[in-house]
Amino acid sequence: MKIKQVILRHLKLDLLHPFTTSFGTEYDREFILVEVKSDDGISGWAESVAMLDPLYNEETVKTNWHILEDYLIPILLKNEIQHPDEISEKYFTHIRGNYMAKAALEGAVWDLYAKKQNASLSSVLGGTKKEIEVGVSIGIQDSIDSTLEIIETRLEEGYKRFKLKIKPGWDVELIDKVRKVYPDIPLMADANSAYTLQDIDRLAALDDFNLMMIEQPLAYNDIIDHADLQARLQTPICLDESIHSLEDARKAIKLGSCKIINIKVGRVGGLTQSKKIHDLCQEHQIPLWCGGMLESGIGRAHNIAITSLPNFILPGDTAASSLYWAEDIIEPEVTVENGTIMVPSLPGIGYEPSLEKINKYTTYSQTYSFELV
Ligand code: OSB
Ligand code: MG
Repeated sequence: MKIKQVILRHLKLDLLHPFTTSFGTEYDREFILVEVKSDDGISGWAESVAMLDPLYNEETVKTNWHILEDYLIPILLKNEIQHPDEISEKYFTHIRGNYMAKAALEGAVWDLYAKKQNASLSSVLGGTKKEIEVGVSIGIQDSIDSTLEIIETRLEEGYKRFKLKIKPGWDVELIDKVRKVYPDIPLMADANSAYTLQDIDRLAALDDFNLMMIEQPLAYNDIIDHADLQARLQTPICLDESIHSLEDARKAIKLGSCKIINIKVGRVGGLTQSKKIHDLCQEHQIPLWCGGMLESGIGRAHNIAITSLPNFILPGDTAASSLYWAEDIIEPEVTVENGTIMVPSLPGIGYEPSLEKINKYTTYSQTYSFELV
């Protein structure tokens, strides 16, 4: 495969509802859309999930643009690639970190590769499921009552699992009240690293509520304290922020830092590394689910494809486009029926990027061509 051209676009989409986590509130999403073009004129698409500010991890939209422009795109334009696995396994290995930037470019090549095989992205990744089950991630609200109202609506819409964002002071009472109204719903909490081991009693109090898991309670870069915490808790710990690689996953499993892992393709450096973590976790009976980063339809399509692999056992965070955006940039939008998304069988990501809508939300763009490298 010879990549002739890469186009980076900077887009801004307003969220329908602000999204609050323990680290801050998002009102919109600014992100980089990557388009790669081969010599036969086929395009592959992906998006970077890096946020505007380094609050979830250290990457940002600007650091991603820099790493893509100055390092990753030149490597891709200079080399002929036989298979997308080579990108993270061979060509990007000497560039440290910057996983979201790497994943964005690699993801676009995966889409292109699948289209060239006339196969769905799901099938070239080894996906086996024809449909996937999804839940929702519910941000921190002004009151417990408004949280209960959102749960009621999402329950009626059919979502299969309810994740509530928590932080110190918005935790035990919240979960207690939700459990009193909904004793049986699949419920979990995500702390986005808001606690330390000093909060162990508060976290242990959550054991009373039959949660499916507690996601990333401790530091964003920790797997040691999480092992101590897991030894004290009945509730499974799920790691998100702390897992960047196959090696991180191996060490976390070995230490007993978690019983579940949330895979975000961007956080772990792309689809190839996601597959490797998938296989390792399957071997160790660690169930997976696919996390979300408030993606546009392009990132959502990639999430659907990876979730079709067999060890994505638990419902993920890939909710319908209409929960986030007035209009999405793909056609058709991602829809959820009875908590289920049909995995597309069309070539590549299986949704058509709408150039008209993409142009509408693009604030600036840059084209990189083979001839100029
Ligand atoms: O921790 O899973 C997280 C959104 C932004 C950053 C981190 C997280 C999230 C979500 C939202 O939970 C998931 C989604 O609906 O896309
Ligand atoms: Mg999380």
